[in-house]
Amino acid sequence: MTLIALLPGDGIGPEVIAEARRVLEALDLGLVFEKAPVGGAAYRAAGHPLPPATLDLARRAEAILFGAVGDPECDRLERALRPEQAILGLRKELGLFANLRPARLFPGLEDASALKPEVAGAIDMVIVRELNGDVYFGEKGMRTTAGGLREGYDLMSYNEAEVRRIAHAGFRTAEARRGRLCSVDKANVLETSQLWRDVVIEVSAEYPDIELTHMYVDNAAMQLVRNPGQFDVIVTGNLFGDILSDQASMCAGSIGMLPSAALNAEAKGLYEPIHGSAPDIAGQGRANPCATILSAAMMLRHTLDRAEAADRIENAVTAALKAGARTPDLGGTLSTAAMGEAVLARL
Ligand code: GGG
Repeated sequence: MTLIALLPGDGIGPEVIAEARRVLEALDLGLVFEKAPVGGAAYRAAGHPLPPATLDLARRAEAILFGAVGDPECDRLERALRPEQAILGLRKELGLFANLRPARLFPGLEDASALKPEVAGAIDMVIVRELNGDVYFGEKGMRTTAGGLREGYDLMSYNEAEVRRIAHAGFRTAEARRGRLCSVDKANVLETSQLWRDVVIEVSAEYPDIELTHMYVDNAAMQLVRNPGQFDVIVTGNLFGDILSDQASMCAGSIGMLPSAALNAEAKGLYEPIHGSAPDIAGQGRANPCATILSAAMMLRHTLDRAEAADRIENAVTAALKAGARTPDLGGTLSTAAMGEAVLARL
């Protein structure tokens, strides 16, 4: 028995998770699903975005399939109770430090990309985002300056061990692909980035066959639009990776297309679409389930060692898109369920 924790979360999370579950069930892989609330849904049900029972399920399960968290009705809650704390808490509690975010343009989606077709067609990269450090987890707070002004602060910090392990994840990802790693930082301004760059260079000695380059994050944002084909693997920090992968998603057609894996040292993983809860379209059946379905494929490949089943899912998504299946974010009219069916029909 292979236990999968299903954590649908908020907004469109439950809708997209339902489609990914249907696809996994159709493959008849002997997976057993157990569901638990997370995010705003969990706050409402149990008074906390990551209740002990949800964390316990996440620990017991072999892999976690996560939808999205975020709920405007929770905006005024103290930070510790906000829905987003659930995903940050899971990443920290389970040591999920390496976030793999593949961004590629599926054939036929050139018209949906924010880029010119000839530029968009070249997008095929993995952004390796660090997940356990940076401003997300540094000391933070609100204080009053001597002049009586309110001042918020979030400490950006990385220690060398944190940088070393994500650098290794970046190099290994590049080894399995086209052998090029671009480390993105802001070393001309930030101390954390200077350390980042030094450590990445140290680690590179163990990967003589990988071509390593460095890029400032502002330049990387520009290059992603100008010439995305130059990137194979990008390794970067938590905040820069969050922003660059959303940008990359629109180059690849839609944020509804990008899956992700968050892995720890034992390759246990949490799999989720990179998009959030999209409260503006929640409950309308308009969400694109492809990112979550592709996240399920990543789960099969990276944690459950079922590469063949993962290939079947990815091929089915490719075939559905090729046949013209499109949700509204891609310029089409299919509902979330109909898009799921288009994939199911091609498994
Ligand atoms: N499925 C992604 C999701 O729910 N994102 C909401 C969020 O708050 N994410 C924080 C982050 O990725 O750093």
